[in-house]
Formats: sequence, structure tokens, C-alpha cells
Amino acid sequence: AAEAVETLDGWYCLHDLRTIDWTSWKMVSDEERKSAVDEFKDLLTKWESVEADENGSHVLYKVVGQKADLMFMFLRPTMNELTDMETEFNKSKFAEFLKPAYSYVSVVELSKYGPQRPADDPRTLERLHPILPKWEHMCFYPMDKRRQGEENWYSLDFKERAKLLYEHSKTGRKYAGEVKQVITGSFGFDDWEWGVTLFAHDVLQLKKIVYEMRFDEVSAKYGEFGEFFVGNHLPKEDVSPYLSV
Ligand code: 76R
Repeated sequence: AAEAVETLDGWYCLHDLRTIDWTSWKMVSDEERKSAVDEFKDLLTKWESVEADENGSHVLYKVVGQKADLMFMFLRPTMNELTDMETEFNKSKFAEFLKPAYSYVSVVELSKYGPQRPADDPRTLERLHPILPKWEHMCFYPMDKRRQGEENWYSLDFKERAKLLYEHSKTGRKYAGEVKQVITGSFGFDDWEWGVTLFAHDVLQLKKIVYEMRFDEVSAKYGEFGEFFVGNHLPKEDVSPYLSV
């Protein structure tokens, strides 16, 4: 049998996508809406302090299109802290106006294919516990590696997989500074094998990297993709105008 690769695993990750029920949001009084928004902003402030203490990280994006309206990505040191945070949010007033659109559970993952820095190198630790960038655009999609007939990633030997991922990383590095990627593993946690989260200043770079990678052998032969979500950054100071009706 082919040999599994070892991974380094970091913070636990929840992608939480919600649709706003604008009809019921419009029906409540100005005071009720204001207190819901204030409470939501207080939660964002609380999560910011978790991030400042480097005990996790989060981002909030406005999804373009009908798949959802809001896309949160949360990172926490444990799965329990993720549920605690999710439950606290679900109990808030604002959450009463949100409908679930999609969610994805995973853990920040680095695989030990290529030459590596030691696991305790500060740069490795920083990649396992990333403070997420607040860049203008974000894209998220889950993916699998194919297991079909001749095209079975899981029966390729280690060396072959390492070679294909090395080629893949060369494409990735062309986008240094333009695209930031966070790869999260979700074996045993969710319906796909990895979550891919990309951040960009220029939204077109998201299309370009995903397109270019389709031609890398690892994606061309072995990539299977789930739903794609793309969004624009929603900073805390824009939450009130965004929610005003
Ligand atoms: O971790 C590293 O930087 C080492 C090289 C590397 C690995 C091992 C790397 C680099 N990736 C690795 C593993 Mn990646 N990555 C994706 C996608 O849409 C698609 O076709 C694929 C989605 C993107 C856009 C992307 C970007 N990568 C992986 C794995 C796990 C494979 C396994 O373990 O079997 C997946 C699923 C995956 C998918 N990758 C990079 C990038 C970029 C931009 C880089 C360069 C990072 C840098 O060096 O700065």
C-alpha cells in the first residue's frame, strides 16, 4: 500500500455561511435592530480580542450571489472552543435573522511532503496558527483527491505525490503577495477532504490562480471540487451601514 503522509495540524476551523432573512429584519423596530447590531458588534469586538491574544482568528466577508450573504471563517485552538463560539453566536439576537447556508469543519494542515522547517520553528507555528488576512476578497471551496480507476491519489506512492505537489507549489508561489492560501484538512470532520481558503486584494487573482492550477497535473488528474463561495470583506465599522434598512 502507498504510505500516508504525515501532517502538522494547527487551529481548528469553521467556515460558517448564513443567509440574512431581510423580510423579518425589516419587520422589527429600529430599537430592536439597533440592539441586535450592537450585540453583534460586541461579539466581533470580543473575537478581535481573542485574535489580539493570538488564541484564534476570524474574518467576515459578504458573499456575492445567492448561495449566502455572510461568510465567517473562525479559527480556534480546540474543537470545543469552536462550538462554544458558534453557540454563543447562535444565541445572539442577530442570529435569529440568519438562516444556515453552508458550514465546513476542518483543521489547519501542513503536510510533510517537501523539505520542511522543524515543527517548532516560529514560521511553522505561524502557519499552523495563522492570523487571517483582512484582504478585500476571499474565496472558499472544499475539495477531494480523486479515487477512480487509474486516477487514484491514494494509491500513488509517496515520491510521486511529493513530485506532483512540488509542481503545484511552483504555480502557487507565482502568486506570492497576491494570493494567500490556507489549506485545512477535513478527513473525518466533513464531507470533503480539504477546505481551500484564498485571500486576494484583486479579486481577479482568485480566478487566475484557480484556473492556472487546473493545468497542474495534481489538479487536472486528481482534483475534485465542491461548491465555490466568493466574497468581499466586511469590516466591523461597515456592519451598521450594511445592515441598515
Ligand atoms: O505547504 C507548502 O507551502 C508546501 C507546498 C504545498 C503543499 C504541500 C502547497 C503550496 N500546497 C500544498 C498542499 Mn496547495 N493549494 C491548493 C489549492 O484549486 C486547486 O486546484 C487546488 C486548491 C490552491 C489554490 C493551493 C494554493 N494544496 C496542498 C493540498 C494537500 C495535498 C495533500 O496533502 O495531499 C491541497 C488540497 C492543496 C490545494 N498551494 C501552495 C497553494 C499555494 C498558493 C501554494 C504556495 C504557497 C507558498 O509557497 O507561499
